[in-house]
Amino acid sequence: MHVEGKTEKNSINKYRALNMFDPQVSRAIEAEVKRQQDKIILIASENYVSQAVLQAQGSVLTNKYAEGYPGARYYGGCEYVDVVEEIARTRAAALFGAEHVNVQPHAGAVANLAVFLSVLKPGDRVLGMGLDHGGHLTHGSPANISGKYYESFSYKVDPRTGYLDMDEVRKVAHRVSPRMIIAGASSYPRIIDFAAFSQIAREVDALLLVDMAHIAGMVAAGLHPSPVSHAHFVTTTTHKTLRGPRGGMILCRSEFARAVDKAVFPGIQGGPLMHIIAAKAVAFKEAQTDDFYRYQEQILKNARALAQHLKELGFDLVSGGTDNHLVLLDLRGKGVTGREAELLLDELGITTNKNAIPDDPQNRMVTSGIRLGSPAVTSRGMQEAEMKQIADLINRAIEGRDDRRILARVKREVKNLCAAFPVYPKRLSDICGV
Ligand code: DSN
Repeated sequence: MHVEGKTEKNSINKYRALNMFDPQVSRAIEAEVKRQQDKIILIASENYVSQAVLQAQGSVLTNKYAEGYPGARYYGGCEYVDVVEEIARTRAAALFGAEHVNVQPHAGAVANLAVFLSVLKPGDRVLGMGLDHGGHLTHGSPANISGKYYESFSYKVDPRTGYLDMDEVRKVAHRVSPRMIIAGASSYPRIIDFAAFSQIAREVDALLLVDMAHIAGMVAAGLHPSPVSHAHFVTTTTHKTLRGPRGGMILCRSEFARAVDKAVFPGIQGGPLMHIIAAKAVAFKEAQTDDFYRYQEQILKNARALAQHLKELGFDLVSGGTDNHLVLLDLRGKGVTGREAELLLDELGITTNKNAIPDDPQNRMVTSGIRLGSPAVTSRGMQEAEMKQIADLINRAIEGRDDRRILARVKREVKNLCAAFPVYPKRLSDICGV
């Protein structure tokens, strides 16, 4: 192999030495490693993967084309990636008790679209949770293909309680008669009653898709009710509470296996990302361990502790608390918007995201809330005591937002807290290859 006229040995070495070959990208990666270490990441959908996952993700499997599925590929040389994909599928099926698994979707959005494509025709009716009530863009939002190619309707949470009211969902389902109902959310802090969704789907003769992206880790550990036996299809990302690489996955009943596989490839995607599939396999193995179970337990304890302390400090929580890994703050009582709080907190080293609250009077780029989640801070070893400290830091920052001395103290404390909980124990270069 010759790159830029160099010998094979030199070019490969040069290629490996990212910091020498491309200092701009290398510096950005190093800065990102530092950001992930130096900030308290409370984005509910983010996490830190293990070194084993990082290693698989950064492997030479990225070089391989493997359109098709194990044993039936469109390229030669797939004998080892076949092994990897088969391991990933088998582990995921065992972990979630699924009849069929497709590990190829590049993202959760693709997984959802593939399920739509597998059984719906353009114009079919779909019913999902409203985006502004905690649902997801890909569950029928008019801005997304799920709301453009399909006729989409939404159900909402009860604005007084912040909870889903299953009688209301039932009413909407009977009125709309959707071909598919979508359960699952991106900012709903309570347990979703999958059995009730299944019952409603049966009543209106609809298919049920559950998007469990946010809660997949807890479901894998058996600490959250599983949707698998209730739904025709379950989709998830692999990088949230499940703590794998960025990517998506579909679980389904065997009767839909062929249609789902065809929808992913060749329906939507071309070549699967085999390095990511390898990293998914590693994450699924991690998810079978006792350590992972304890990690998921701690996620739940930490979210509850965070919610309780924020409440004690006078914050309004949508639905009054949490059953899972996330907390949704309604900031109207504190006199700040979601955007202001997100910017203020990030400046001090606490990273959150602005988030609509149910029936939010502000637009989506401003919002009245922020969403907090415990998965990432739990991965670095923080426990209930640190959640209390973080709640206190958030409160002092928001209450003291006009006082530079208070803000400087908060920033210092955030820095010290992060330093006490290293994310990756080794040198940066060992972790990210720069
Ligand atoms: N963007 C993800 C989240 O933050 O919930 C969902 O795709």
